[in-house]
Amino acid sequence: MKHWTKTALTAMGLGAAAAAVILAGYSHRILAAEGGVKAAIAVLAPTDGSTVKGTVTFKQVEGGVEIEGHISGLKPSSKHGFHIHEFGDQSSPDGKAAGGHFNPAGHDHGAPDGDKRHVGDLGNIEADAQGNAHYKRLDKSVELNGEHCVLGRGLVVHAGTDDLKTQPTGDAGARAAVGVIGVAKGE
Ligand SMILES: [Cu+2]
Ligand SMILES: [Zn+2]
Repeated sequence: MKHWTKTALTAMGLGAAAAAVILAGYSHRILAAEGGVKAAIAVLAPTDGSTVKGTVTFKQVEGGVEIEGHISGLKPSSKHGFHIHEFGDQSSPDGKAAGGHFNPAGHDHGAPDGDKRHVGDLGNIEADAQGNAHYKRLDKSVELNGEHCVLGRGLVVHAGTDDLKTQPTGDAGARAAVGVIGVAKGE
């Protein structure tokens, strides 16, 4: 009798362990089915001769992706072009290895809140008198999954201002910092 009880308990224990394994696999699949990547991050590193650096996060929220960045070392009291470029390649000292603006839909360069724009067109960041900038906006073109997915692409801060109309670059000048957008843990 004792033996049978022990066997039954062992069997129940194994059953529970198996159920836990099955549930763990199931919840993993649910997470994947619920929309994949929820957050991303890019750490901006200065190009040769620049002091610009910072961190920018991308979060999936209702209605789009919330982009928030803190950038320092900028030319004070001025606007600086801010774009997602095609390549997540920081290998060149001038930042040019990042390629042109990320443009999967083949549109013209434009303002961040227009309907027709490069997916990479994030507008400008505005430096205060100390050369620090805080950027925060909800973007409706950038995606962390799907056709406009920006993971693995480059993030660039320019030395000059994006005029939001000159093709195809906004005439924003040299590249002051480059980062690569990677998957983040999120919350
Ligand atoms: Cu750019
Ligand atoms: Zn553009």
